[in-house]
Amino acid sequence: MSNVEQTLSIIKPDAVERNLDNEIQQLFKDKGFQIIKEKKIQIEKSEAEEFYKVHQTKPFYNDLCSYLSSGPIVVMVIEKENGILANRELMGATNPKDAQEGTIRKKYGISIDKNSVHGSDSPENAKIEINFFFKD
Ligand code: IDP
Ligand code: MG
Repeated sequence: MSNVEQTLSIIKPDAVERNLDNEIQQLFKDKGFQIIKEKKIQIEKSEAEEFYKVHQTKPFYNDLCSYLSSGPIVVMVIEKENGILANRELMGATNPKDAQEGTIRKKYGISIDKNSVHGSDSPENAKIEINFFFKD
């Protein structure tokens, strides 16, 4: 049975700042993702705090929220068969040092915080995160 899923992808400030957004979008297309919606925005720190609230007890929460709101980001709804997992695989490990060859974080990630992309980690969170950025 087919299982086409939509997931939320964010190209983070470190990648947008280096003008990598078109190149990263091409990687998604090359892997068979369709980009259903996209917008380039800059969010307030309070919005980053809401988006990342699952991490609010973590020591890196404040820096993470400052970082995500520090510059323009590209948020996208992308779609593919088993897209949530496929996106996590294409992104690679959270720490670019641990990411496999061929992944976005291996290719472009600078550090564990400046790791170039975000992707939803479950069907439940994909719905919440898509709705967070694209309510309509
Ligand atoms: P993910 O982005 O691979 O899903 P999460 O564990 O959900 O990773 O963490 C969210 C983001 O928080 C990561 O992408 C990374 O930028 C940042 N982060 C995670 N762990 C650390 C850490 O130990 N130090 C600093 N930043 C971290
Ligand atoms: Mg995560």
